[in-house]
This record gives sequence, structure tokens and C-alpha cells, in this order.
Amino acid sequence: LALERELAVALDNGELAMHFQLQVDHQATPVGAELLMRWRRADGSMVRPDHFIPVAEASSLIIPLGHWVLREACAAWHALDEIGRALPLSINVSPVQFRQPDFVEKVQAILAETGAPASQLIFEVTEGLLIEDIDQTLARMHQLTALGIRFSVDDFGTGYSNLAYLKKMPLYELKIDKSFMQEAPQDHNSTAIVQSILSMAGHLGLRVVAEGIETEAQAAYLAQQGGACMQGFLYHRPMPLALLIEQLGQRP
Ligand code: G
Ligand code: G
Ligand code: G
Ligand code: MN
Ligand code: NA
Repeated sequence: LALERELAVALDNGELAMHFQLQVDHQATPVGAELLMRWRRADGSMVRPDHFIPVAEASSLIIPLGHWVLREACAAWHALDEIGRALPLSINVSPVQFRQPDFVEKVQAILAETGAPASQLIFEVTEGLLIEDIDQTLARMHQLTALGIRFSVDDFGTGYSNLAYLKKMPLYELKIDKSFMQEAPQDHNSTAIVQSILSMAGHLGLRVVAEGIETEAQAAYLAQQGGACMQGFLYHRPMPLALLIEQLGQRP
């Protein structure tokens, strides 16, 4: 596969970069950031992650890539801590990476190597991971939770209708998929789903991050519903670490 070979070279050549998208509370105060991978080819063209992550997952490249993301998160946390603006950082963990037999050991090794606090890391996982191989998933989540790592369900609401995992798994957060947010508060059905997720999360004691907030109307609707955390272009775009440091440094 041409893209697979190209990605392997890109990883070696440093063509991959992490961007950071701030998450805010209802007062627009930053409360965390998600790391999002970017691949800029030598010719300047961009390859979107939804294009190359599946390629990395189909080969073994997602393993070194995933380790690199975790190291980037730990390094970024230290950089933010140095300017007095440490924030919890969320990383997307591929099910392929999570299923590696030595995944927990590898996470521990990177934490030890970088000295970053596990309690400042949130692993975003998919509903698919949570409903397959439940015994292994649960055992690993408990090991990682014991280290201090927290778990978030990414793209919540788009995966499966079986919600049994919500009562079994040690979860910290749900991320409402942007497909629901983009139609709220105009579309009745999407709004009903968002409201149900907020209500359920409240009863389960889970934090909520609403993704894809692009309009004041969406933000106002969430504020009125009790103020979930928000992530979206209305507040912050994904940006390189240097810019993130500059922006956070300028705030009181
Ligand atoms: O910005 P956006 O186009 O970054 O992300 C598209 C998709 O790619 C998202 O669904 C996200 O989960 C995935 N993605 C982005 N960065 C990473 C990463 O570092 N690791 C993994 N596994 N997936 C990522
Ligand atoms: O991992 P996940 O699928 O949650 O990645 C988040 C994706 O959402 C990334 O592709 C990111 O660039 C994108 N994103 C973040 N904020 C917005 C937004 O306000 N609108 C849209 N359309 N996409 C967003
Ligand atoms: O700015 P960035 O490269 O992170 O943007 C990631 C993707 O999101 C790109 O495909 C870009 O076209 C798209 N995008 C950037 N800003 C917006 C926005 O305000 N609204 C929507 N819907 N998409 C955006
Ligand atoms: Mn995500
Ligand atoms: Na998502």
C-alpha cells in the first residue's frame, strides 16, 4: 500500500505533528485539551487523520504512532506546567493499540520516562472497544485507572445502542458526537438525543464534553441545560503547541 509506506517514512521524517484543541467550560475558561494528529507532507499538502489513522491501524504503524502521541502528550503537559497552565490532556487511543498485550506496561514506561502525572491524562476510546472483548477491556481499564488515567467515550451516541458497558466500565467522561451538536438546537431529534445524554451522564456521575460547538446558539443551549464542557471552532481550533502556550500565557 502506497499510503502505508509513505506514512512510515513520514513518521521517521518528522512530518507528523500534534495539534491541541482546547476544551472550555460554560464561561469559556480552558479546562483541558485534546491532541489531534496532523500530517503535513514535504510538499505542504495535508493528509487528514480520518484518512491515515485507518491505514496505520491496518498495519502495525499505529503502535509506534500511538507511543509517539503519548510521549507528545507528556512533553506538552510539562511545557504547560512550566508556564503555570497545566491542563488535563486527552489523547485518542486506537483499539488496536489498546489491545496490544504490553499496552499497560508501555504506558507505564512512558509515564516513568517522562515523569508526567497519569492523573492529567484522559484516554479517549470508542464504544467499539468497550463492547468487544469485555473481560480484557475491563481488566486493562482497571489497571490504567489504578495508575490514575481517566477514560472518555469518544463520538458517544454514534456506535451502539447497547449501553450496558456504561455501568460496568470505569469511565470519567462522555464526548457527545459533533453530528448531534451540529443539528442542535434547531433539529428536534438531535436536541432530544443531546438532552438525554446530558441527563444520563448527570445521573451516572460522568463529565460531558460536547464536540463541534460552532455557534453561540449551541453554546447557549448547553449553558441552559446545565453547562457541559465544550470543544469546537467557536472557541478554539486545533493549534500547534507553541501557539497554545502563547494563548494560555496571555490569559490572566
Ligand atoms: O481533526 P480531526 O480531523 O483531527 O480528527 C479526525 C479523526 O482522527 C478523529 O476521529 C480522531 O479520533 C482521529 N485522530 C486524530 N488524532 C489521533 C491520534 O493521535 N490517534 C488516533 N488513534 N486517532 C486520532
Ligand atoms: O477524535 P474526534 O473524532 O473526536 O476528533 C475531533 C474532530 O472534530 C477532529 O477532526 C477536530 O478537528 C474536529 N472538530 C473540532 N471542533 C470542531 C468543530 O467545531 N466543528 C467541526 N466540524 N469539527 C470540529
Ligand atoms: O483548522 P484545521 O486544519 O484544524 O481544520 C481541520 C478541518 O476542519 C479542515 O478540514 C477544515 O476545513 C475544517 N474546518 C476548519 N474550520 C472550520 C469551521 O469553522 N467550520 C467547519 N465546519 N469546518 C472547519
Ligand atoms: Mn477524540
Ligand atoms: Na469525537
